[in-house]
Amino acid sequence: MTTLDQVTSQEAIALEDKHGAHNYHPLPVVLKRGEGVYVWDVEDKKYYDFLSAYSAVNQGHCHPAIVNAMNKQAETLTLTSRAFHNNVLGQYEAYATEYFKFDKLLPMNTGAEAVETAIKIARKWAYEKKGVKEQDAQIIVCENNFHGRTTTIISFSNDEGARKNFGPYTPGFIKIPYDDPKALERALIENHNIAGFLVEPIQGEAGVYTPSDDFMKQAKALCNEHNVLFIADEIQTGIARTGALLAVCGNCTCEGHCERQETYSRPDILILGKALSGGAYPVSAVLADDEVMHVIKPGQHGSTFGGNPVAGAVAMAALDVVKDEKLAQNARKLGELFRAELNKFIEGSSIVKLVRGRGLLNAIVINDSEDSSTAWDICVALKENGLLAKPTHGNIIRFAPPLVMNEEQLLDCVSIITKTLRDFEK
Ligand code: IF1
Repeated sequence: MTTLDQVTSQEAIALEDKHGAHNYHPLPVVLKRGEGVYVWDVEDKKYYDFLSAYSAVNQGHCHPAIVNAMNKQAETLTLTSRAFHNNVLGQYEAYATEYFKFDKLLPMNTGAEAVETAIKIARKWAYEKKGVKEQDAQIIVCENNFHGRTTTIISFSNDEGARKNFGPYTPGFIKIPYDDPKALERALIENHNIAGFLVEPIQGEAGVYTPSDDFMKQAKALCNEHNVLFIADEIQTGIARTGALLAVCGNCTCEGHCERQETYSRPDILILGKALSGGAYPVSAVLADDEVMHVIKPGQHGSTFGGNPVAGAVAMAALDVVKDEKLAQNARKLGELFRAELNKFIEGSSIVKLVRGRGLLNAIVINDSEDSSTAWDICVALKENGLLAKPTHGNIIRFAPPLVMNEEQLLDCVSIITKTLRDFEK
């Protein structure tokens, strides 16, 4: 079957409604093409993309270098499984471990799978290296976390929608408040079976909740002190999104990835996904040093598609783009401009309470209740005005454009956003 180019938005939405599971409530826009910071709907209306597929498309839509790498590899060899070697995987692993400065990489496909992988590695490390009694290992997580949607991961979510009626839940997780090093320290003192502390450097789904500057540093130090693995989920915050290669790089302003002790909270386990592929293909990875990664032996973990040659070729091209186009620096510069411009607007606004974020991962908090439809209505109006964004938690709107944006485009977007918000002022 071939797809019909001439389907209208209404027809496309009706087809999904009739034949697809109803596990999403998308904005009523049907996209058919993307290039850089822009997407087009089936009626050829052009939009700025201010979601970037939840930060997967940091390098911009259909980046030619990434698409070419993907196409070239897809014509040559797509999948071998890990029963055999392929000629790309080792090169990709060498490239990525040098890029992020870890000994080893374990390739997976989706973010949730990579988080599951990190959990498994941490537990096995606790039993085999730390001496925790089997079945007793615990992992500390934060309230309002989002790490994916598998049965184990939703077991430690406190989002009712993500969790309710999907039990029985996986045990072995201790929840503490986010951005609270004292609570982390208490949990580490109370329990000696802790394998790891799993944390998002900025909580995306919770509404781009940005912790105090030294939370990562303190968490890392506490983990060190208590012989617990510091596990950073950088699936959304990583790959230049927050104005540094990784959010755990802190306020370091170097172009690539250095290991400056004063700023870098080096994770024991680093989890990447989304923009690791520039959004072209599902690619995720877990990185760690030998002493941790060596707990996984042949037959103990894997996946049919993980480490396939297309994924490797795509990821190398996607990471090249981040470096070549200095996306971290651009995200930092444009992010500062974006928050400064919005703060000017907020001074005289009754509809927006605040803007927060780091780099080009930002959100505004709407001055209305969580169960109001105001944020949704604003997003619909933004769409009419040529900019796509999505509310999170009812009254928060996330703004995360591709990092290949330029200053002129960003200012154009700021004027679309402020003009739209003005129509909602009381
Ligand atoms: C959806 C949120 C963003 C993630 C972190 C792991 C994963 C994600 C920090 C899992 C995925 C996505 C999933 C997407 C919505 C989106 C999201 F709003 F739900 F929280 F980005 F903010 N760790 N986040 O953010 O990765 O398995 O999806 O590849 O529709 O569920 P995945």
